[in-house]
Amino acid sequence: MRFESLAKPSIESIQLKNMIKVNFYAALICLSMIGSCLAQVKAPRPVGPTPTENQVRWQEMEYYAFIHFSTNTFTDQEWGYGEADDAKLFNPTNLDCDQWARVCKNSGMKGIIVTAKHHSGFCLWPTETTEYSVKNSPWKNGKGDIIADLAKACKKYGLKLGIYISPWDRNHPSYGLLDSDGSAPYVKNVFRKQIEECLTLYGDVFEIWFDGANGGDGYYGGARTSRKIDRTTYYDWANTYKMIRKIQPKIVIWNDNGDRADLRWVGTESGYVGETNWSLLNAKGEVSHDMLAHGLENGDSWVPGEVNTSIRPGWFYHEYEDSRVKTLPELLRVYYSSFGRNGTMLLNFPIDKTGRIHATDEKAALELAGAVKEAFAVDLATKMKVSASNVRGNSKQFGADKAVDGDKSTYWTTDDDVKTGSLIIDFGAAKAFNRFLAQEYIQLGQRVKSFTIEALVNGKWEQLDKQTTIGYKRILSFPTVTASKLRFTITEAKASPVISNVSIYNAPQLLEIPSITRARTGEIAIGASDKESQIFYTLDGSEPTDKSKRYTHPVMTESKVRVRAIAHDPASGKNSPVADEQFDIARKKWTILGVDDDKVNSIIDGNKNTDWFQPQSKKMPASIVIDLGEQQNLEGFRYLPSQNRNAGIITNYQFSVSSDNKQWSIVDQGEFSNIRNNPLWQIKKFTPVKARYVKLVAIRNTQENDTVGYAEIDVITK
Ligand code: FUL
Repeated sequence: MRFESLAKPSIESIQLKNMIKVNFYAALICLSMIGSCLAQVKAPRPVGPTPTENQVRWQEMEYYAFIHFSTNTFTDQEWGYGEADDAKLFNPTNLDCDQWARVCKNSGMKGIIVTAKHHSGFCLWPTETTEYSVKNSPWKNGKGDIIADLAKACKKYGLKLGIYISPWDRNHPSYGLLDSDGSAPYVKNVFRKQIEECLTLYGDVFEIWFDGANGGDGYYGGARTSRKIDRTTYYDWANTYKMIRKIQPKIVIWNDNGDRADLRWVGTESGYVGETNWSLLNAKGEVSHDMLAHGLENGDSWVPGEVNTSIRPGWFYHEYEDSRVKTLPELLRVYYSSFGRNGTMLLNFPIDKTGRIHATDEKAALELAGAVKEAFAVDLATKMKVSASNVRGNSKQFGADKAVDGDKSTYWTTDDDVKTGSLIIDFGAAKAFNRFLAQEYIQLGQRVKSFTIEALVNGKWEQLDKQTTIGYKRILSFPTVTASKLRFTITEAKASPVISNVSIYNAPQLLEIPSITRARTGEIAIGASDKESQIFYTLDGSEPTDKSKRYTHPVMTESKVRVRAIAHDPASGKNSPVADEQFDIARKKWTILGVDDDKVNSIIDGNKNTDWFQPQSKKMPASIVIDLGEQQNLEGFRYLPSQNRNAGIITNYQFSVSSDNKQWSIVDQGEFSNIRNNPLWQIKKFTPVKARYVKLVAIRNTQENDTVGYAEIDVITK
C-alpha cells in the first residue's frame, strides 16, 4: 500500500489536481473581486439636512385627523371669546370618542390630533391650571375627561394621539401680562403646566400643535381687553421645547409662532402645498408665505410641510355647513395636493353638538378611503422588467429593480458623479394608466430638483409630465394613456438620485362637481368642467338625478333659491356628486351709494373672483352703504373677503340698517374669526329687522392698516 501510494501519479489525477488548483485560484480571485466590489459600493452619503427618526416616523403616517371641539361648538363660533359662562353651555348629549376613532380608522387615518384647548381657553380635560374646563361644565356633571376617553379609543383602534394646545388663551386672566422681571406668569404657571399634564397623563403623544393665532381681544378673567404679546419672546419656546422632548422623546412639534419646530404650516388652510415642495427651511429668520408653500431648496434644517384643512369650510361645527361638506372630487384634490406633494394630510372633523362626527362628514371620509383604495389597488410597476441608465458601482444592491420591489428600505441609485438618470419600466404589453408615484429615500436627504415622465406609445416617447421635487412621496395625475413602457428621468438633482419606489396606477375617472353661480340680475349659470357631461338640476331643494331638468342655458330667478345640480356622463352612466348652492334675493335693484367707481359693483356681481378695494385715501373705519331698492325683512348678512389678494381682509366690523339712509341702527358687531387663514364667506345673523339700506363698517383688518377689500357682500332675508 505504501509503495502504491508512492507510485507515480496518473495523468488524470495530475489534471484533476491542476484543475482544482486553477479553480481554487480563480475562485479566490473572484471572491476577492466580489469582496472588493462589495467593499467599494458604499451607499451614497447624505446630502444636506436629513430628517430625524421622529420626522421619518411622522412622515410615514401620511394621513391623520384633526378634531375641533370646544365651547365654540355650542356658541356657534370659530374663535370663542373665552366668556366664563360659555363653560355652562358645553354639554354634548351623546359624546362618543369611540365613534371618532372608528371613523378615523375606517377612513385609513393613522392618528388623531384633538383641540385639548382652543383659543377660548376651555380645556377638554379637568386640568389643575384653570376652572375653565370640562370640570365646570354640565357634561357628566363635571366628572368627564375627553382626552382620557379619546386616548383610550385611539389605543383600541391602533391610532396615535396628538394634542393641540392653543398658546393664545382668551379666558385666562394672566394671559399676555408680564411680571416685573419680564417673565410671563401665564407661560410658566399655566401654559407649560397644561402641556405637561397632557403629555404625562394620556400615554404616548405623536404630535403637539401650537397655533399661530396670538393675542388680541378676549375675556381675560373679566378684564375684556385687547392684549398684545411679542411672539418672538413671550412664550420662551426653547425651554418649552426642552420640557416637551424630555417628557415625550418621540414627539414632533408643530409651531406657527416664530421659533422653528419639527414641522411647518404650508401657508394655507385650503388643503394643498406647493407643487415644488422642499422639506427644508432655515432655522432662523423670517419665513415668507412662499417659503411655507414651497420650502427652501437650500434651507439649513429639515422642516417638512403638513397640510391641514377641514372637511367643511369651518374648523368647528356649524349646522349651516351641513350641506358644505367637501365632495369626493374635492377631497381627492386635497389628497393629491398634500401627501401627493411631499406633505402629510391632516383632515379636520368638526364634532357636532351631540359629541359625534356628523354622519355626512363620516360618509365623505369613507368615500375618500374607498376611492383611494380603488385608485391604488393595482401597482402596474410591481416586479416589472426595469432598467436604469446607470447603477451605482453596477451593484445589485442599488439596481433599478429596487425601485419596484415594494420595499421602501431599498433603493435604486447612481454613481456619485451621476446626478441625472432614467428608469424604464417595461410592461411587456400595452397598459392603460393615469397615475405615477415616486419616492425618494429621504433618510439620505431630498435630492431631486426636476424630472419628467414619458410613455412609449406606438413606438414613440410622449412626455406625460415635467415636474420639480419628489421628496418622501410625489403622485402625478394625467389623462389616461395606453403604453408599453414608461420612462422616468431625473433631469436635475443635488446629488445622485436615491429612489426607493416607483408605482404606476390606473385610477377610475371621476366626474367633477358642476359650478353654480348667480349673477346680480338673478340669472343662474351652471357649468361642468368637461365638455362630454350633461348637467341636470333642481330649484326646489330636491336631489337631482339624470331624470331632473337638463340644463342648457342660464335660468332666471329673483327670489331666494336653492340650486342643486349634477354632471352626468352619458357614456358611463356615472354622476358627479351634487353641487348645492343657496342664494338669497337677487341683487338687481341694489345700488352701492357714495362710490364713484363702477368697479365697486363687482362686490355684488355673484363672482367671487372679482373684488374691489376702498380708495387708499380712506382711513379706518371705512364703510360701504347699499340701497337694496326696497324694504326687506333682514336677519343677517354675508361678507366674502378678496380671494385674490391677501390684503384688506376685515376682522372687526359693525353692521347697521336704515329705512331712510338717515337714521341708522347697529344690528350687529363683532369679529370675523380666523378669516386670515381661512378667507371664507362670513355669515352673521341678527334679530330680524325691516330695512332698505345696509351699512357694513370695517373697523380693523388682518394687517392693522387702512386697506379694505371685498369680493362679495350679501344679505340674508327672513
Ligand atoms: C387656525 C386657528 O386659528 C383655527 O381656529 C384652527 O384651529 C386652525 C387649525 O388653525 O389658524
